[in-house]
Amino acid sequence: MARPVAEGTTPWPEAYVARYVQAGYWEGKSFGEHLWEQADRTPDAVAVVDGDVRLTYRQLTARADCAASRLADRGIVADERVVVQLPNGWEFVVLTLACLRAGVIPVMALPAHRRHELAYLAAHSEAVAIAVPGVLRGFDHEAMAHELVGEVDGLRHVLVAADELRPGSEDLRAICGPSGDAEEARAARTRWDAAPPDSRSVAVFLLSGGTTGLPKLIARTHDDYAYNAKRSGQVCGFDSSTVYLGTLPASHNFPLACPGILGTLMVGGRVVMLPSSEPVRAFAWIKQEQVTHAAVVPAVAQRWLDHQQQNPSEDIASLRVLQVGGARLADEVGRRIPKALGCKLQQVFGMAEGLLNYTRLDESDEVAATTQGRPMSDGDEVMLVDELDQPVAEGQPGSLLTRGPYTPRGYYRADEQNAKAFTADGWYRSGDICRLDPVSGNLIVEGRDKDMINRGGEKISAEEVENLLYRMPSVAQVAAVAMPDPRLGERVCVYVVPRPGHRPTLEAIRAFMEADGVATYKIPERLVVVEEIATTKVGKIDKKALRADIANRMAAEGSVV
Ligand code: OOB
Repeated sequence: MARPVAEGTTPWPEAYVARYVQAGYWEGKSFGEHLWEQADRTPDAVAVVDGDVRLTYRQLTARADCAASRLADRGIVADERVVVQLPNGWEFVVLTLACLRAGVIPVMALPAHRRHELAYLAAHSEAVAIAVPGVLRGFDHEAMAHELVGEVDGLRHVLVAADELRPGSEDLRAICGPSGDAEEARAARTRWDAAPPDSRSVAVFLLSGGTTGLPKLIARTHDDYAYNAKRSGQVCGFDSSTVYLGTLPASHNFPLACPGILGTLMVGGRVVMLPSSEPVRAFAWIKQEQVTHAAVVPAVAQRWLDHQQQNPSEDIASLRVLQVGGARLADEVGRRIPKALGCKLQQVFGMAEGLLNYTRLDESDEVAATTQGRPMSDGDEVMLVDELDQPVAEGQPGSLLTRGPYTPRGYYRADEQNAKAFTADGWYRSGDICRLDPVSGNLIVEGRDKDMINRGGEKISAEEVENLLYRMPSVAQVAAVAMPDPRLGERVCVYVVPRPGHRPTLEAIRAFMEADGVATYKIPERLVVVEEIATTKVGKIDKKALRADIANRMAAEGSVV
């Protein structure tokens, strides 16, 4: 039976809808309409580069139109969900555009996800298909996808981007590939021109950064997500001369639409898809394609800086702006970027839940290095509050709450979590502790009050790690906390109280989680065995004390920053 439009989501109140429409934030068009209109303006410009593959706007939209029809032939039509777990390549772009065009909803999984995460995502989103590479970095995604089909009700299509396929897999490269038949392409174009999705319906499902036991799905509508990409493009100066290097995993909000891949395609620029951010390759592509904009997390920025220092003759002069976001950039690293890489630094403090803060390109290098920017839209509302949700005095640190035209009012089908993560009047509790810099008017991220570990931009829910480890027979009590790391910022450390007679080891913990099919980045990298875990006055685990404890231990060992 058909679901109602945007079922499972929390609608914006009517007064806000009217305001967002009135202000022109919501244009009443599907994401596909925005993209196809642009493509028709510059049909012969190159839109996507992936190795030897170069697609013009005409070719890209023709492929996406045909792909949408080929998905429809399989029964994958508007409002059906497809879990997308693909490396950065042309297939990702064509499939995503096909979905946006036809109203099929991609569920943006991360390449690092494994059976544990994907089974949940597929089940919770009621996905009918999953798109994966074959074997990637030694891991057999195709085999995993077939296991999932056996496990998850309703999941029935395994779409694989690989040269050779197992029986039962469907050829994603053929689905997204060119049409030899001009009539097929014409028919597909006509079909989808005539049937754009409702602009208030869900365009994509993004994943939340991880604060609860299970990841949450964030339903982004066509209106809100198109505005997200378009307004980002304006703030970041994207235009048809932009060459964007897509090097972070493309399913993440930052490279996808901030302004990212979609923001570039919306203005007729060129996207260079690269499956890794390793500096030798990234720099080679920057030079070859004359890349103007790139987006990285702080850990990658540091590697690029180191590489440039060791290879000062590398030519990356075309790079105009390096966007850095996803985790706190150290001021010192930020100060080095403009000189060392010969480009402007732009900090991006964003979240898949919506709100995007950018430092502006006309701000000084010092402001760009030491603040995390300010909201991109006049429609964004931001409030810094104390424990009682009262606004803090100006310049004081407070917990950031936000509402706005591209910040949904709730997670998908998650009433219990929504009651905690959103206030009664619809503010999203970001869990970030920020302060307003009185000089620039920008936000500075000082910490957070959510139980999350940010490993080089990859978000790990402490609760999720703890829940997994409680299933180990040797574990009586466990607490996961962030330990400092000079490169990644943070890594996962677990404190464990063993059951009597047991002696858990890090190796055993790692093996247990791997066997469970958990994404590698969540697996603890340090274990501290203790007799008891400190609690606060109200009997909760004292994470602050544990974070201080691990930092002290590491300092004593001489192993830290
Ligand atoms: C981005 O999105 P998510 O959903 O993976 O993570 C959001 C969280 C924020 O709440 C904050 O805790 C942290 O990541 N964060 C930063 C930051 N950018 C994100 N913390 C300090 N400084 C920054 N610049 O990470 C994301 C989404 C869109 C654009 C950029 C990043």
